[in-house]
Amino acid sequence: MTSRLGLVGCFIVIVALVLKGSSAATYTVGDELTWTTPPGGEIAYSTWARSKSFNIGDVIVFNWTGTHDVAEVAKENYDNCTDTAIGSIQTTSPANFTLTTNATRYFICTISSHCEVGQKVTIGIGSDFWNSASSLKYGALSAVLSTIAISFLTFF
Ligand SMILES: *[C@@H]1O[C@H](CO)[C@@H](O)[C@H](O)[C@H]1NC(C)=O
Ligand SMILES: *[C@@H]1O[C@H](CO)[C@@H](O)[C@H](O)[C@H]1NC(C)=O
Ligand SMILES: *[C@@H]1O[C@H](CO)[C@@H](O)[C@H](O)[C@H]1NC(C)=O
Ligand SMILES: *[C@@H]1O[C@H](CO)[C@@H](O)[C@H](O)[C@H]1NC(C)=O
Ligand SMILES: [Cu+2]
Repeated sequence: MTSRLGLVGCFIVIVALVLKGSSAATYTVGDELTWTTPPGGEIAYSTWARSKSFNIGDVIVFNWTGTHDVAEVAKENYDNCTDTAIGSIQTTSPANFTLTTNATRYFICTISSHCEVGQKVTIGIGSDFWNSASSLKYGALSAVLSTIAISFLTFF
């Protein structure tokens, strides 16, 4: 009996670690493109962001070479590239931002007209911020793990 409870305990810890492990990640904006004036305009960064599912606890890394910076701004300033930063403008690469709340974050480069030509990115929390495709994936994973956990507990 004791060993069965021990097994159940181990299993619960493993499931908890798997779920926890999948909830915090580090993302480099643009991946190989890094943080620059994107050749095709801002769609490069919106496409990148859409391909991700950001969660609370994740770290967003802006990595660049050359003359760039990164400022977090309010949405109304993001839309027209007004460089009024929330907090200080980060001038050293890599610049990291941790997602601590559910709020959507807006980042731009304040150097000359870089923002106007597309060096800006919106980071929305949750798998269904842009679409529901990856939310289904995460939901399915949770469902499978729950089913395994329930079968395991019922079996013993
Ligand atoms: C930044 O990008 C360069 C070039 O892709 C890469 O070599 C480097 O490891 C990156 N640094 C970080 C902190 O991501
Ligand atoms: C951008 O929008 C903000 C907020 O609406 C406004 O205060 C600012 O003057 C605008 N800037 C430009 C350059 O249009
Ligand atoms: C930012 O994140 C990158 C990648 O994880 C890491 O190499 C770097 O040391 C971090 N920089 C700071 C200032 O935390
Ligand atoms: C974030 O949003 C989710 C779903 O809307 C909610 O369950 C959660 O409590 C929120 N977390 C915080 C820290 O606001
Ligand atoms: Cu720039």
